[in-house]
Amino acid sequence: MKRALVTGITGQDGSYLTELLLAKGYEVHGLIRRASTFNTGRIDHLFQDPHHSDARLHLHYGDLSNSEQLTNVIYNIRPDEVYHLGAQSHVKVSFDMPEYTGDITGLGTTRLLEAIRRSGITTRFYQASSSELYGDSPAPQHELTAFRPRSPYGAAKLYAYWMATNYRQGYGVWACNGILFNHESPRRGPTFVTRKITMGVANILAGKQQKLFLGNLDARRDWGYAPDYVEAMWRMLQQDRPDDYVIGTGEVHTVREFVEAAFSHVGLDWEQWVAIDPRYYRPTEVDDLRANPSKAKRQLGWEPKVTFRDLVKLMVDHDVETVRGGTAVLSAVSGKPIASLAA
Ligand code: NAP
Ligand code: G4F
Repeated sequence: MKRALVTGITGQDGSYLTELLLAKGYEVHGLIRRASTFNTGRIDHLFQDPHHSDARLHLHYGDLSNSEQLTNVIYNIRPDEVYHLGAQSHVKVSFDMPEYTGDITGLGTTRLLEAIRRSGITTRFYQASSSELYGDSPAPQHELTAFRPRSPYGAAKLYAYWMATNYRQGYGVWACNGILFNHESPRRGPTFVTRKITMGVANILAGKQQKLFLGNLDARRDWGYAPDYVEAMWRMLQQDRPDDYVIGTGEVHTVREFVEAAFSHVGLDWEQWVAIDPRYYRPTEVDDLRANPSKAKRQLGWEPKVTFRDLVKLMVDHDVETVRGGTAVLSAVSGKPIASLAA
């Protein structure tokens, strides 16, 4: 039985990846942060009572800021594969918290790589790199396109990208960079634009929200479906040798087009409901991201299965259903839908 360690297991990708790995027969170990409220909502359906001897999902407290814990976890678990997904992953928040983002999203990777190196174990390492690395490099972007990050998040991910590369070249660590373009799902965090929009549509339809405030509608993104993308992560670590891969659909849409598609799916005219709030603008924006995923198709046999239209529909349908069931995510402080809060 293969053993995997997943950092960021409580996030969108971590939850889908864990489902995939358990289905493939892996024993999965996840790093979770201690929080004063439960933060395991995305993996609760996968929980297995650790008292049962056949349990294959195990959770360990740890934080990417703490190398001691990371070293212990690596040394004790001795995983065959490490999927490093944990990060402060919000680009807008990285402008508010640049130092913290550098620490967790950048140095966190170094701490984990160093724990692997010092433990002397043989493992395969996946680094969650990002299309944010490309910044204002012209689209379409591929593995050899210049990196020109435009945010503290992008700069931190660039450092992490090169640390994974450096440990591969310098110490022979079997490390891959997956350069993933935006991928979404009903499990996407509510302050990322797609989920903010689909939750807004659902709340507006139910009469629970009067306006949806957004920032730059002109930004262009290559949006895919998260479960397709975690399959690509796994495939990368099954290759004969470590390499870097761009993962995306190759199709681009503006934020405005996502908004139009989401509102029109439930028969609403978006222009009546959406207002611009400059607080959601970023000091520097990444205008145009579109993947050229031909290497992944050629070498990994990977292709996205869910189209842009289907992605919008499945996210809107999920949120409409959730609100109908009376479980809209409301802020405990303001009582307002979380989608209308900052970021
Ligand atoms: P996400 O939903 O924001 O999940 C981030 C995960 O990191 C959560 O499990 C979070 O734990 C954990 N985390 C944050 N700070 C931590 C810390 N100090 N110590 C330990 N764990 C910490 O992100 P995602 O969308 O699944 O993305 C997964 C990875 O891929 C991230 O590295 C992201 O930057 C990268 N990426 C994402 C995309 C995308 O479009 N989704 C594209 C390219 C790259 P809590 O649940 O406790 O907050
Ligand atoms: O959904 P977003 O916040 O995602 P962004 O910045 O592209 O970052 C995501 O994808 C990256 C891959 O390229 C990941 F590495 C990263 O971890 C994260 O998952 O914003 C998308 C676009 C931006 O151009 C933003 O300016 O939507 C624009 N936008 C317009 N109004 C908004 C809003 N973004 C947010 N979050 N909130 C708004 O109200």
